[in-house]
Amino acid sequence: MLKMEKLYSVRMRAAVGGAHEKGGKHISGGENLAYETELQEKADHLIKKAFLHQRGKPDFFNLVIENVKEPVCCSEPLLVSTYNVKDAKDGRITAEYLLQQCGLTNAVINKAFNILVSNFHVRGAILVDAQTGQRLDNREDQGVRVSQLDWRQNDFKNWCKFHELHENFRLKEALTLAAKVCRHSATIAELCWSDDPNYITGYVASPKRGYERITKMKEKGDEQGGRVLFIDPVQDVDAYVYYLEKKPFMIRNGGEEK
Ligand code: WAQ
Ligand code: MG
Ligand code: MG
Ligand code: MG
Repeated sequence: MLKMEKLYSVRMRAAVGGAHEKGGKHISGGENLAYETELQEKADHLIKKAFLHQRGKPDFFNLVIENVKEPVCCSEPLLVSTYNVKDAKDGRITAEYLLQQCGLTNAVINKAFNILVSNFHVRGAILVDAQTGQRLDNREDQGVRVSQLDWRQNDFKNWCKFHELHENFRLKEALTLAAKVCRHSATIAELCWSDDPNYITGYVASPKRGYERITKMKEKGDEQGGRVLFIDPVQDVDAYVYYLEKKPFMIRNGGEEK
């Protein structure tokens, strides 16, 4: 019999030098969905993620657990392709090319890159108008954290096996986030690379082309990373932000058992 278990959103943010709002440096954030019986395990995962982070040891850690109030929406994983580039410069040129393929102009792409590189401290995503290249969210250093999202570990494992990819938690998190972002009709594209100093792979994702990994987006040791979401300015930005932060989302993949 199917049990209607309660689902919870689990969110974490960690900083050093005090809390984020007190000027601390962002170390790590994390968000997932858990049934009551999984709360301990999912909270443990986020504690480990924060306290074993490459960006440093936090002295501020905040965990929020909230009951999920809305129905969960689902979608399939995005199609994944990989571009092997020779260095970070080549990687960023590749990203520009892929963003052009999503219909964005060079002017908009350049503006967005400039916004991103002058806002690496932002701990969420920066929303950019796909038509003008202007920043659209008014969240300053906070940005917009895409939350209430998950991919069941076992489903991810099966998906990795099927696609002959290593089970890498960063890939899981990024693919889940990109799938949620790309499910919304206002999304034109997403550009991302990590702020973890030793993780240099980044991506461009779009509803049109899927998830396109780029093997080098920065040099090893560089702590600067971020996310830009290019959005259709005709749509309601507040409703879009609400979707990203508050609507529960789960990746659903099936039929990939090997
Ligand atoms: N919502 C919005 N923005 C976020 C979120 C979130 N939940 N999580 C991270 N960010 C922003 C924030 O500004 C971070 O500084 C930046 O993105 C990078 O986050 O192998 O690991 O979690 O295919 O460090 C991509 C490639 C890895 C994975 C990306 O990003 C692969 C990564 P990180
Ligand atoms: Mg992350
Ligand atoms: Mg990070
Ligand atoms: Mg950042």
